[in-house]
Formats: sequence, structure tokens, C-alpha cells
Amino acid sequence: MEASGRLERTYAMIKPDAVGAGNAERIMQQIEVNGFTIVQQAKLQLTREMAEEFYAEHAGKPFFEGLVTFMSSGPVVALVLAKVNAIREWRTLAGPTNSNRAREEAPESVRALYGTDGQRNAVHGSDSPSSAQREIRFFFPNLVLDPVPDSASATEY
Ligand code: RTP
Ligand code: MG
Repeated sequence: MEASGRLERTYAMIKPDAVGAGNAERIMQQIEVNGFTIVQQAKLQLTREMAEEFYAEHAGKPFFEGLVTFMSSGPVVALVLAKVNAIREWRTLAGPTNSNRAREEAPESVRALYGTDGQRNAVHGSDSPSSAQREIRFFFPNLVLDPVPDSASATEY
């Protein structure tokens, strides 16, 4: 039978609002219940400079300064997740960017359950294979890329 997709890694991050509210463990449980393997995990606080670099694609947008201040305001939990189609699947589980919209459109999503609004939305997820690769390297520069949990379908990241 043909595989339904390829095993991927993606970068997930539990943001300072959710860590500060004590929801990190619950979110990691939700991640695992939904079939992801947590292959790396680290708790750290971003400096302003790290947050600016991480979200460089948004530099100059009206929400950028607030985003950087928020993301460097307290500890985050950095995660590497593995699953078939992990990049798309994690963004689906996370839900729409705005947590208020998530509560209407995807009430079981992480952002619906643990986020507050359009900025304080509990979690981040890579949006493409190139973003996943960049973001995993940003937080886990020493990560050895192989083996992945199912080495028969190992891919680049
Ligand atoms: P993320 O990168 O964190 O996974 O979120 P995303 O792809 O769903 O959304 P993106 O457009 O990349 O925005 C990055 C983060 O910036 C904050 N944001 N605030 N106030 C606003 O209008 C606004 N828009 C975005 C959110 O924290 C969003 O997750
Ligand atoms: Mg994004």
C-alpha cells in the first residue's frame, strides 16, 4: 500500500503566554495524543535579538515590535516534532493564527484551547519545509539529523 505522505520534522514552539499559564505539559500531551513524536525539547527564554531574527520575515509589519516584545517576555518550549506530513498536520492542530477565530473555526485546536487573541496564541508552527529546516537549526544547531523515528522513510529533516 502506498504511503499517505512522507515522514517530516517540523519546528513547534510553545509561546510565553502558554508556558506562563502553566499549559506547556498539557499542550505536549495534546501533541503526542495526535500522533506526533517529540524528538527534541528545550525550555529557554529568547532575547529580543533572537526573536527579531526568528521572525525576520515580519520585520517592518505593524505587529512586529509587539511580537518581539511578547516572544522575549518569558520562557518558551522549543520542540522538534516528527510525523507523516508533520508541517501541515501541526499547523492544523495549532489552528488559525487568531485564537478568537480558532475558537469559532477549530474549537479543539491548541490555539482555541490555550490562546488569547491574534498575538498571544500559545504556539508557533513552521509554515514550509524550508522554514522547518531553518527553525530547527536555529534552536537545535547540533541536532544530528538521522535517525528519524522511522528510518525507512527518513527525509532531510
Ligand atoms: P506562527 O508563525 O507564530 O506559527 O504564526 P502564523 O504562521 O499562524 O502567523 P504569522 O503570520 O507568521 O504571524 C506570526 C505571529 O505574529 C503574531 N501576529 N500578530 N497583531 C497581529 O495582527 C498579528 N499578526 C500576527 C502572532 O503571534 C503570530 O502567530
Ligand atoms: Mg508564521
